[in-house]
Amino acid sequence: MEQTWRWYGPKDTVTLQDIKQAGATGIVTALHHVPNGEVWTIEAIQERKDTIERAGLSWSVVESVPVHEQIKTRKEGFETFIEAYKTSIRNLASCGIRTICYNFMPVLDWTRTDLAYEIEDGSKALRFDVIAFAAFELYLLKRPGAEENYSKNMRAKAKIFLDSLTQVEKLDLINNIIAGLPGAEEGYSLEKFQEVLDTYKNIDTEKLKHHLVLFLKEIIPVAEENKVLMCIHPDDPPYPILGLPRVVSTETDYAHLFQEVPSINNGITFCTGSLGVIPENNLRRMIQRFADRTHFIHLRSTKRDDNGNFYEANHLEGDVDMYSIIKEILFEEKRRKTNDVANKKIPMRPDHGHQMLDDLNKNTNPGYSAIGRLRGLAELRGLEMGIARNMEQ
Ligand code: DNO
Repeated sequence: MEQTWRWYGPKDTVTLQDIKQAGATGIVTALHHVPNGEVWTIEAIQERKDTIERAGLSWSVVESVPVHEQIKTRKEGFETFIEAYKTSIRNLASCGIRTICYNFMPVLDWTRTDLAYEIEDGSKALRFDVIAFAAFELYLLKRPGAEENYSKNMRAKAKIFLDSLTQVEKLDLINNIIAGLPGAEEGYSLEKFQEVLDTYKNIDTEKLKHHLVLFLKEIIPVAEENKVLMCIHPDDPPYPILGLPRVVSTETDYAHLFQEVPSINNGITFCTGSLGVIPENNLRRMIQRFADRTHFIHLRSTKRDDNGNFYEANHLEGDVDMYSIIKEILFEEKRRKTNDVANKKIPMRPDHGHQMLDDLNKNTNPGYSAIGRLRGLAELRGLEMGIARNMEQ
């Protein structure tokens, strides 16, 4: 695997020099300053690329070129946004950047309720709590129709939880959910948020799925022409929230996308942490089945419970069987080598990390601490080497 690291650009408190010391060689980044929907110009891309290369690293993957809400809802102006998207793909390719991650989650990118969940060793992790989320949508957002999504028992639990919060904790909960976690290109106020949710009133799962396929039919030919690998990131969490449809959460969802748009350029960001939250997702089978379309990998583990809550565990703990995942990836890399297929090394990044040691006293992007990810990368790298050496025998 190519060892990469997500960097949020010049303002990231984790510097390119830090990343080099962590041992990664590739950078995963985006032009976060470009407003969602605008074209990424060749000049802006080249400038960022030069900065990365001056530090002795390479820009391996774009994460993400965001998909504008108008494209997902196919509302006014969506054609223009699709054209802009195609231009950004072409511009990235002309600068030699050919792996692009994106997602098709309605309204919110990834979502957590708690950004400082303390685990036994004193480090802090990100967590999604179903009751906290219910309290948010039932009693803080007051989303019309939200009651229907919860049993009486759940509603009562959510109320008790809400009443246990101080004013500051309530604001934190709201912000954690709607202000935009790092990498999410949109953040909302409470009023604006309901307005945006309303744009999905007549969009159910089938319709959103169709919109995604229509989008792919437009952009994948451009990706093909420019030798660009598009990698769709799964929904996080991979189940419906806020009454919104979800279309990239399961093996069946992915299979449908590839049946509709079979090009190999229509690929996956295989995110073990997101996919691992659904017990029915058999990650090993999924990676076997979609290995040739796995163009980018996020390695992270989650620990779930029976109620749908989960927190981000240490990389080699939790519910994800990292050993079998890495083994499958190495099989795929071997296949690519034997058949002389392009992209022999698949870029992976240690996804998220705990806030630990000195990170605890620093202001870090939630999930993107230096030391927590450094630990993750070190562990994953060791595991990879162990498996690879064993496969040689
Ligand atoms: C969180 C990430 C997401 C992901 C995007 C992909 O850490 O996994 O922000 O990058 O959803 O487009």
